[in-house]
Amino acid sequence: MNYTLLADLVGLDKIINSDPVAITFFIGYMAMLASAVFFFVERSSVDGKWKLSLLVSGLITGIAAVHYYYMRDFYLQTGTSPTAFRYVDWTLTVPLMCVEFYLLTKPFGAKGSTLLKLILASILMLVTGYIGETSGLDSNIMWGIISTLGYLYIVYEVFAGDIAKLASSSNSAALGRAMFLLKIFITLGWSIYPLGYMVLPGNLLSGMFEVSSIDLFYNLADAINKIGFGLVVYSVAVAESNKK
Ligand SMILES: *C/C=C(C)/C=C/C=C(C)/C=C/C1=C(C)CCCC1(C)C
Repeated sequence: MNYTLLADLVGLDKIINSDPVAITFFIGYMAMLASAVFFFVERSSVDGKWKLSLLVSGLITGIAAVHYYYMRDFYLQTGTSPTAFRYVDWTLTVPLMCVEFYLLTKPFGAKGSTLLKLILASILMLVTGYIGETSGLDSNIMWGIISTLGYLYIVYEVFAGDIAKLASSSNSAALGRAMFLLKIFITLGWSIYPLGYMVLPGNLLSGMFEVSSIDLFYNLADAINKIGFGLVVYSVAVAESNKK
């Protein structure tokens, strides 16, 4: 088999010809896979109650790695956004991120009902976001606004709701730091997604960016939020385990 044919088959030509979207799918896949291995292996170096948190981080990045593998392929084959794969990935990983927030405050009394509220809000956010991305020009702003309500509810829980109250009742310095970072991730890290959504035709930023740049926003945000926040949890776990 000659080189060009092989390169064509795996889509390397697009990557070599520096299609930035293809490159970020490729790097995203590697980074998610490496992070999943890291979190799984590091479980053995933290105390019992933190092992579950690292397992969840490993699952989030592992599930994302599998989806990036398929999304990368889909993008190389079709040149279009892998919207369905993207939302299947998020439907699994965003509720798991809510589990991560819940586990952080669980030692201080978080209840299952808090977790349920976070998961319901994230499902509202994702279902309406998916409808907005696939329903065309006329209604994507409206669905984007409904989706944002779900997002804002999660922001509220972290800043003023159950999660915030429980965290302020603990005297762990490591948890205090993690809560501070969680607020930054939720407001700045997560807000990259609605910005990406706004490049859709008919939406507020369309025309300023190419449509395909939606995947640049989403891939960047996924790396920051899934891997970055996983590392925050990891550092709390290590700090708390070393206390004894
Ligand atoms: C690992 C994946 C994560 C953390 C995904 C988070 C996704 C969002 C915060 C998406 C938010 C959206 C809006 C707030 C409005 C427009 C539609 C969405 C779904 C892109």
